[in-house]
Amino acid sequence: MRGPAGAGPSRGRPTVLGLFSLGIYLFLYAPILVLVVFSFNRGRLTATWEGFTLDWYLKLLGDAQILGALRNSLIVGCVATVLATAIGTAAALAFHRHRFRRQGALDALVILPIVVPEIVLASSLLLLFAALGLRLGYLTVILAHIGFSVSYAVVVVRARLAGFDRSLEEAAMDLGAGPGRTFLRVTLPLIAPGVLAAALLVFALSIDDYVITSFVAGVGSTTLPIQIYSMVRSGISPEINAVSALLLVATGLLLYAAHRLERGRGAREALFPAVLGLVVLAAPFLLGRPAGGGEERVLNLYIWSNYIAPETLARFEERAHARVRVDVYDTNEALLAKVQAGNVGYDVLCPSNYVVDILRQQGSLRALDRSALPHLVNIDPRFLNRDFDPGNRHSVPYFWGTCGIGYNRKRVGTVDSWAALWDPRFAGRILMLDDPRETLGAALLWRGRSLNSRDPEAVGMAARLLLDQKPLVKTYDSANYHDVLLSGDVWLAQGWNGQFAKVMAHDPDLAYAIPKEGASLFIDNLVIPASAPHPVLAHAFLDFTLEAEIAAEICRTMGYSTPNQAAIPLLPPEVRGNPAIFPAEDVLARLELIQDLGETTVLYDRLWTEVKTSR
Ligand code: N2P
Repeated sequence: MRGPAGAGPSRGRPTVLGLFSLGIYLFLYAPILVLVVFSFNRGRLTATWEGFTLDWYLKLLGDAQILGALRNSLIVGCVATVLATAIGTAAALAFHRHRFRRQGALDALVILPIVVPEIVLASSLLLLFAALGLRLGYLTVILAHIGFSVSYAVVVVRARLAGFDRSLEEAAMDLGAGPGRTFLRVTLPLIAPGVLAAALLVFALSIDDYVITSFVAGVGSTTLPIQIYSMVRSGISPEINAVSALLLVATGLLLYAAHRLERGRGAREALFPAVLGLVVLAAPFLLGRPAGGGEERVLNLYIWSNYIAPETLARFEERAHARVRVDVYDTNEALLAKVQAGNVGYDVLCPSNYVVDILRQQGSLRALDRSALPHLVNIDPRFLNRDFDPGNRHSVPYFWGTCGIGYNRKRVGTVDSWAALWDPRFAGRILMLDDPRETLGAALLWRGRSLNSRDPEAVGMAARLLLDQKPLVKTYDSANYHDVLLSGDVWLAQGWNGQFAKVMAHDPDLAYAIPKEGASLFIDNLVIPASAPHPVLAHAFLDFTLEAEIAAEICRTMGYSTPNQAAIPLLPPEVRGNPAIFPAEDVLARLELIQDLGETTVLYDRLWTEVKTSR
């Protein structure tokens, strides 16, 4: 069959085809390889190699947040695996034994969850849980994981059953075994490899699911992928590379074990990779020190990304003898969706002005206890008693700021108008926020209209402008619109001032403009949801942020403007005097607060979806 050694086309000398395949494999695996390699990189900067270290893996062992998330992932993964595999196996047996009427339709219904877009499953599950009044948490995550993985289990077990010889079962029954005994002693051992393969597959799916989990997880049920994603938003650290590498190795091993079983190898051959995979996953958990038991005090904070520094949180934790769990969002709409879905278990939220109004009116906020907020006197009266919350019964101001254009002077010259974001010379170098009100608002302002326009014609015009602009836009992103200016990928970005102020300090070529046509102003506030599980601790946190030194630290580290007048003298002159952070009075006069538009919101949302989905 085979030619002499080295002479055959498939041995020895590389062929064109071989090289091609190698190229394809490299293409597939290079990103993963880079990730694994850089998880051993001594430097903090991700892109430059500074020598080998195991530090990031060691750091992982001391990181309570990651370990907590890993523990959640393991609990969810194990429970979902047992239940989904049991249900899937039962269903596969039923399909194998009986010919149902409308068999084709039933088959299709079983496969459907595999092909339905994940995002559709995610939102429908969320809706269902809200309708049932279930509080988002462990239970909802586990139910969702079972929901999306049962189909996979059915498919895998059915494949194994295809060659199943039913006469063996019949023989057992003839010899007097009841159905239960027959199942346990004959059927199950025969299909065990298929069942195990299904279990491993379900476990691997559960461990790395992001989309669905992000919809149905509540406070305290954050899984590893969600934790990683929220860490990535404040920059990719080598520690994230390390967790990702572990996750990758573990799921790879589990899938490999499942594959071996499916191929009909004995369970013993699959045992090694399966156990190894589980050990890799459990190792940091076993070796590290996850956060202690249920007795501790926890504040669940849901806040904008890039809005509070870890050192500030650490200060509060120390002061209050409590732990802060943080989740982040990037649009008011995301916050609203989460809160309106019900019972999320957060203690403190940070909505913008018009969203305070919405939440307050729908009764989602807790009335504040003034006696617990002695430092409220530090707030500049201009930010108190506004229309969105008369008498500040439900909110305290946290930050204020503007939405304008951050840009690279060297590349684009001076910018003073929204027109710059529509300039074809900058095609492919423009970034827009992923935010209906801010993008449509910018287009409206550019054309001399109010960003709160309720006139369908004006809003339609704004949407057409955004559609015209789309070919020039590199990406829509509300989280990392600042870093891309630093790296040079983007020359002009619409965004909120604080993050621009921070990168401007690193690169003198970067500038921030509040366009002459006007811009949006926001006042973001801390509030306590009516359903907050720890209202006393929540008040303590609110008051903590109102202290002059703390407000100054928050402003200095995050670059957004503080409404705390007692904090201003404590700020370094370069922050106090930075017009990107504290604009001059005549600039302030051009700013407009975003308001709740009631029914018209639907129009904004629909047009924005059209802009985002058009080609
Ligand atoms: C920070 C977003 C700024 C908040 N990532 C705008 N309301």
